[in-house]
Amino acid sequence: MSLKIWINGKLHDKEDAKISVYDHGLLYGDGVFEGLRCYSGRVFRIDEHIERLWDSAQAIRLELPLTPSALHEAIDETLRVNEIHDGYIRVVVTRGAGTLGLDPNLTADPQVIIIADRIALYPEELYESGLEIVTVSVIRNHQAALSPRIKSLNYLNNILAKIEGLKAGCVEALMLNSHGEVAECTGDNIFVVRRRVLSTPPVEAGILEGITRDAVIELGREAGLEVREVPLTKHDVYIADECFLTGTAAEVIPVVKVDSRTIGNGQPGPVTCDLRERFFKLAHGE
Ligand code: PXG
Repeated sequence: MSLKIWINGKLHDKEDAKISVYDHGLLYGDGVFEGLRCYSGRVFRIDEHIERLWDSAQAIRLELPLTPSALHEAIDETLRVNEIHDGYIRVVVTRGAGTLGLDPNLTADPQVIIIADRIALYPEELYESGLEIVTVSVIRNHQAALSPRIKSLNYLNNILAKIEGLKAGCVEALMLNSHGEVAECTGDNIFVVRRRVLSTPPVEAGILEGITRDAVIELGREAGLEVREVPLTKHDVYIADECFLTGTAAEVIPVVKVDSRTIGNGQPGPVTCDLRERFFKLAHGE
């Protein structure tokens, strides 16, 4: 059976799910999106994802053509018809088809697209041995120009960083902000642990306010750690006992090498492993 894709209230076979080449989502990256995950039939923090989608849309002055509860139901319906219990959900909202000019007032019909698919998990050994990442020369978008808090369809900033990371042999790349502070990775937030203090850059550093990040901050406090949202430099990463990344796709993934420097003892640390386990339980509703 072909996957069914939801577009503006109708389900289409994957092969027939199409939008206009005049859509400004394609022509200009004019739109917003969310990436969600479903565990044993339950979407993790769906309300938070829907709220972030609305915030992103508001930031780019795009009015969604449905209510948050209608989107919630549409996500459930898309999962149900595709019989996906554990998987990945991509919600995409485009500005809609318009002219070849930039003017968003000349577009009509924003397209709301929901794709539910099986999740391509990172290989298990990456979680056991830990990732190596590299700081790249591509600076995270300046928040006064285009806020990284907007999950927009224009991901070129992150893609350029990803290309540089991949060239250096790393699947994730660390991006700094225009002050030279640590911001985030291309699709993940970053945390460091030193002497049982868990630190992560604040939203003001110019990052996406990750939903996994928020969950891990809560779990860290529950675990009795001191949690700080503070500006970090590469120095803080290099001298950390432990480092890990968080994201919908990666969940909690240990980092053991940054810029060819070994972090801690070069093995995933106890705090990282504990938080990963706590996150697994939370996501699976245990
Ligand atoms: N920073 C950026 C720039 C992101 O795109 C995160 C942090 C983590 O946020 P969440 O809310 O997911 O904890 C993201 C999210 C993928 C993929 O397929 C990437 C993301 C989400 C889902 C899938 O690479 N990025």
